[in-house]
Amino acid sequence: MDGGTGKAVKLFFDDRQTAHAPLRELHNGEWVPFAEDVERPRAIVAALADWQPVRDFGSAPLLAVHDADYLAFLERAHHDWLAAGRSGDAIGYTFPVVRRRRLALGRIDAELGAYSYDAGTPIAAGTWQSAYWSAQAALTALDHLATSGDAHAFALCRPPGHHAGRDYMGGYCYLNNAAIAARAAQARGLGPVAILDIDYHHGNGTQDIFYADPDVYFASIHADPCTDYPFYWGHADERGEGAGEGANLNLPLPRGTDGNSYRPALDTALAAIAGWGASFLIVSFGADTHSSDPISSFALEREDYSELADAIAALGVPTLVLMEGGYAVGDLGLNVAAFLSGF
Ligand code: Q9C
Ligand code: ZN
Repeated sequence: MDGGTGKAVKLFFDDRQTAHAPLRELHNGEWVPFAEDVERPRAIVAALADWQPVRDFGSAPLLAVHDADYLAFLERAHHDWLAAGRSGDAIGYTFPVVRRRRLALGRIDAELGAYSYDAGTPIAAGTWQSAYWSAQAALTALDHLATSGDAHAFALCRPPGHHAGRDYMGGYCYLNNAAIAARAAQARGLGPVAILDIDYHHGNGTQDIFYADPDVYFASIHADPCTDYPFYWGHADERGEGAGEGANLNLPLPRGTDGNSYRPALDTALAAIAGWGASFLIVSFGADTHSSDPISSFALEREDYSELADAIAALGVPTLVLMEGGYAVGDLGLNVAAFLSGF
């Protein structure tokens, strides 16, 4: 606890997170400029002062979540793409749906399909470097919480992480920063860990990683997947499985949801997290719930973000805030600043 001294939340970001710069993505049947643009982190960095350096915790914390073959693929995929005579960003076009066997295939196009579920997640020359340092930013912020006594910290994770699973990328995400931080928090004895996902989109990767795990509670508030990406996950009847049954909570909301209609869902999620007994919280924060977001359809306003953060902080458990989505670059910096000001 910071005892109400009002000191600012420490911020973590590394410039290598801007090496990832795909040119375009396939969206609603058209090639469009890549929405998860480097101007996003630049806008957030510009809106807030006093950024802390990121430390290198190596690949062991990544391997606690992701398969070794998947990590090796991410690291070499763009090289293999160029070696196959291609140019530009590596992107798949054939996916092993529906229920095909897991085959070890050498062709880069087959691998891109096998390790992803969408065509919106290209691999550029700098992708691995940025994804690696994005995860290290989360781990550095976690280390700060574990050692400083501060109650809150923020990692500007970019690329984001919550759509990435144990062995797949998707939705602009390659490494699941929240899951990596959750495992690291457990390893440091900070648990039981809960993850609250308040990005506009359902955090399908995080849900998948912990779906059968009774030791990490996952709650997500998001656009109804009947109408919005990622469609195949995020429905209210997905409650976990096996030993993890009951440790997954999906709260889908309709398009057009504003701050007033969002708030009851947040209160439901926070009550569930408190009831479950979390002693450490990770927030997957997306600012794509904002009214001006170009790819999303909620109607939250800037002042709503400080109120959401205020409600989250009232849980009274140490909280690591990680950046997920948010694509209205002109509003993004101030929206993130408004959210962090609520802690
Ligand atoms: N181009 C996050 O907010 N868009 N990801 C679907 C494919 C995917 C958003 C169309 C939106 C993913 C972290
Ligand atoms: Zn999102």
